[in-house]
Amino acid sequence: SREAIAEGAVLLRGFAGPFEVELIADIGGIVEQAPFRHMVTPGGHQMSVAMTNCGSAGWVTDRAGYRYDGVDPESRKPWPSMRPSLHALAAQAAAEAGFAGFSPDACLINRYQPGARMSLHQDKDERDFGAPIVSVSLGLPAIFLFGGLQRSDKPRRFRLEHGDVVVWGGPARLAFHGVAPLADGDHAVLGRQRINLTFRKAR
Ligand code: MD3
Ligand code: FE
Repeated sequence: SREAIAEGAVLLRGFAGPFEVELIADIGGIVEQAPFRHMVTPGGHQMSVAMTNCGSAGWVTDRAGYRYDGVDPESRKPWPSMRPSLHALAAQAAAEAGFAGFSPDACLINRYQPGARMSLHQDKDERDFGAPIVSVSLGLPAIFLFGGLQRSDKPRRFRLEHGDVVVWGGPARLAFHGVAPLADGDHAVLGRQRINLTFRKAR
């Protein structure tokens, strides 16, 4: 199903279902080469969400700031490549939402364990805000907070479940957003965690 949740934001419930087995295998291979880690913000706070990346650019944060880097700062090796199956999922979802030709070079993989959260923020580290961001939710459900262009705009809440894909483009691209603390649970496939992939055109 295709549901417009705001101008430029399209929720494709269950879109990743047919890709599930391959997605989970791909994530397993990435995490072997580039394990999940809790990065530190420029303000010195360790994030409750654990992260890794695949693709030619990976999102990183440390005391020096937020940025994209071609190498994993832990191993000093390039991030694992973005498998064609992952690229295809993101491109197909974007096309479904009206963004034909989307070709992501970065995939940030976020792991939420019970209690992990992401406070309201904007995604502004990418070069071209004309490209959308495609997000894929797997595992435990989460309450996603979708605000406006000002931090003070009251966020709307959406429950994102295993297999849901959202395409964030147009005026939604720079909206404030976050994730409420993950409620505990036991997902049939992924257990006590939620994994979210965000595909971006970083460079
Ligand atoms: C709306 N991740 O990694 S994905 C992030 O569930 C991030 O892990 C959340 O926010 C997560 O930066 C949310 C959905 C999402 C991603 C990017 C957006 C929503 C967005 C950019 C603009 C507006
Ligand atoms: Fe974000």
